Amino acid sequence: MKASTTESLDIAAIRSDFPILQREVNETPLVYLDNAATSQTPEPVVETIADYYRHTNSNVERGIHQLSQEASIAYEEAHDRVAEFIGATGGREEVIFTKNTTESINIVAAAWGLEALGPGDEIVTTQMEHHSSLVTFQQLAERTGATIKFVEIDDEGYLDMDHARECITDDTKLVSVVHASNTLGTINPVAEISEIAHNHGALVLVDGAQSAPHQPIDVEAIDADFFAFSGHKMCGPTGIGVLYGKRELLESMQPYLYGGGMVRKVTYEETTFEELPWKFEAGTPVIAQGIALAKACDYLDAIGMDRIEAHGQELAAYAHDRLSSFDDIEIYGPPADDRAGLVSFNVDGVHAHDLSSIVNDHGVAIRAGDHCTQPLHDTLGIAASARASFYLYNTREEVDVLIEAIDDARQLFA
Ligand code: 7TS
Repeated sequence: MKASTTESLDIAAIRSDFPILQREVNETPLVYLDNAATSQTPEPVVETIADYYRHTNSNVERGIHQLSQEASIAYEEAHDRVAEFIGATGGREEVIFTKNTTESINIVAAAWGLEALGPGDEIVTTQMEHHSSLVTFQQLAERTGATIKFVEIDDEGYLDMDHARECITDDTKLVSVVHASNTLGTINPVAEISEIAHNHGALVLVDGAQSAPHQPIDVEAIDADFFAFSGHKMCGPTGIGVLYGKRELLESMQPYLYGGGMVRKVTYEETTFEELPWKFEAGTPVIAQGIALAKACDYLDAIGMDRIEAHGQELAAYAHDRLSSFDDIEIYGPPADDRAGLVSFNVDGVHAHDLSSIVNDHGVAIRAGDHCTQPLHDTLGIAASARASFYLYNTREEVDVLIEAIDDARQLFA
């Protein structure tokens, strides 16, 4: 087991930043354990959004009036803050604000992949990818004539690294790998995968949707060529995602969307494009959301990503241990002491949707379904699973409420 640092997080103080956690659901206190889908938003981030609209709201990069200048500076600086959060020393040029992880991945497929790939080329990904990358690269392969290969998982939900070494060859042009699985809770050895890929001249995209909110990220240590994540899973608002890309790579790529904001000089005949990252941010961008995401980075860093990581892992390990005590519950993914802050499971004879509905009667929010990993569920031989996912404001007592609620469901269906 990793050392416990839960005591060092002041959970009561953290919870007071999230008024939604005071809500009741079905006349009982809300226990919010669906953080892998969307995390809650702390007051400083809500205030930042409100403040922006109260005092600064304006379009960016197109006005010389005071408000536009203030909004532009805040928006530009938000890119720098996010770059710092993920260890991108190239700063704002390497950070594109998008709508979400899904859009970030689609930009790579469209702006890089459609140009770079053709018949004979290979995309290597894994059996545990979220649909946002799996479907996107499946489509990219179909459109370009490239082949897609899936690195297999073993019985514990780890990637089979021998198989990864077999799959990645000189024909591989892109390796796309999820950093932390939203279903299994596996944390993948992305730096090692990146090294293998680079030895074969392939680029690496890391889907950081479930890692950026929960652990310190250093895109340069990982040596990711692209790194994608979403604001709404890391205390930020919806409507903002990030695509990090190595500068020279982004420079070599064509824009994804065309229009205002991304151009330098336009004539009836031709157009030159803005510098990075604006080249990839056509139209009025995600201004309030971007500024609020930077605030979310401040919020998380002030608490400490190391401590947030340890807290999530500890709660997941505790939930894993408690769920393991029931012999009619199957848990998916790695052992208790080696997983991200979530646990997916099934109770024998109870469909995950029924389970979710019964625990909702106890005020507990969990996710049920395929978690946008249908092929992985096929590999596991199941149609659906239930998932509890934790964040910095969750407590052991909340895990206990979940376990009691699950026990209630077991007895109802017994
Ligand atoms: N990649 C992973 C690993 C994810 O977990 C998700 C969202 C995405 C990509 C897509 O993020 P989006 O912001 O573009 O939607 N995962 C989940 C989930 O597990 N439950 O709801 C959304």
